[in-house]
Amino acid sequence: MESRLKQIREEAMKQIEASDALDKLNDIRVNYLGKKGELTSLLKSMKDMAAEERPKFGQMVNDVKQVIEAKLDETKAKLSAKVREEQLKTEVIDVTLPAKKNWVGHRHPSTIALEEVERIFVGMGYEVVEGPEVELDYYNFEALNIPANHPAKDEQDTFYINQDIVLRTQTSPVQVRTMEKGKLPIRMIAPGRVFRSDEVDATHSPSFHQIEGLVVDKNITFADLKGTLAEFAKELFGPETKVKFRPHHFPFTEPSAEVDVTCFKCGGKGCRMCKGSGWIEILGCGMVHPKVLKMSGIDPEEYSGFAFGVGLERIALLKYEIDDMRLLYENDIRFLKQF
Ligand code: 2NM
Repeated sequence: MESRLKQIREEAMKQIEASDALDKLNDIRVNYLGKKGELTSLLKSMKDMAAEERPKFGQMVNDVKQVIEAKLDETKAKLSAKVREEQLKTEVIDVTLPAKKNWVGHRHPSTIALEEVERIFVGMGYEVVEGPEVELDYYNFEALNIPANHPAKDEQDTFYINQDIVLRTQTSPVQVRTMEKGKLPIRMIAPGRVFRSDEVDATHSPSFHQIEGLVVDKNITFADLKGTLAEFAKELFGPETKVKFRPHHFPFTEPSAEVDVTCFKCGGKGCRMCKGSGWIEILGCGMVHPKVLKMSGIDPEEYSGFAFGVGLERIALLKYEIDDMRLLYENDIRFLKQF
């Protein structure tokens, strides 16, 4: 037994000294010290020994175990240091290289403006409703009291698919479709893409976006329209903002108005932003024409309503002080990065 122990010890030492890798070292540890290892089986075989010999032999086994363990630990430390040294030699890190930047995208300025407008009206209890971009002539013109001979119907302004189908020139057809459904009262905004046969320049594009609003209920008056848009302007441009209603004409509203807000840049004194006037035009509005209500099956004797329309790009251009609408469509990353 004793000579076997000595043999194990010498074998283990030789193997440890010869091992040149950490995983080999671990195999040796398992072979000698593991549950099924040689030393463990020697300890187990002690039950066949005379009782008085056991303590002494047990002590000897433990001594050998400790010697092997110490040698294993020492060799492991040496090998680890060698591996690390090798790594430092081969893995060259150039600390002067620029860091890898994590580019995070964000919403387009038009989308930011859209969500801002939606947030304001949803906060006042409005529903956001969408509808088709390819629309029947009836919903785009006739139902809005735009007669066949109206200049807006001219082919110069409207993209015609055929005689009865157009690319919508406004989002009011969505309002008409909603009124036709007959569920009253209505408090809605209709945001979306619209099309007009315009040449591209700093303020025009053949495809842009509108947000139109509609409220229909009993006893809706022009005062409700004024209060609503005054509140909207304050939310969008700041609490000091004032609104001005200038008489205007739309076929679908009577009376109609264009709305100016006090310039948020100079507060109304006059600057480059407002071209010296102190006012900036932002939207059109009016009381829904009785004929429009009637055509959609709403009794104008019982119900009244107001409507308004704003250009989304115009809001984005104003809010972010962008002087050319084309920048919103070109998607040049150097431009978009700034918002
Ligand atoms: C505007 C200006 C004034 C408008 C009218 C309607 C409807 F469907 F109720 F008749 N929707 N939107 C409207 C009224 C739109 O945009 C400048």
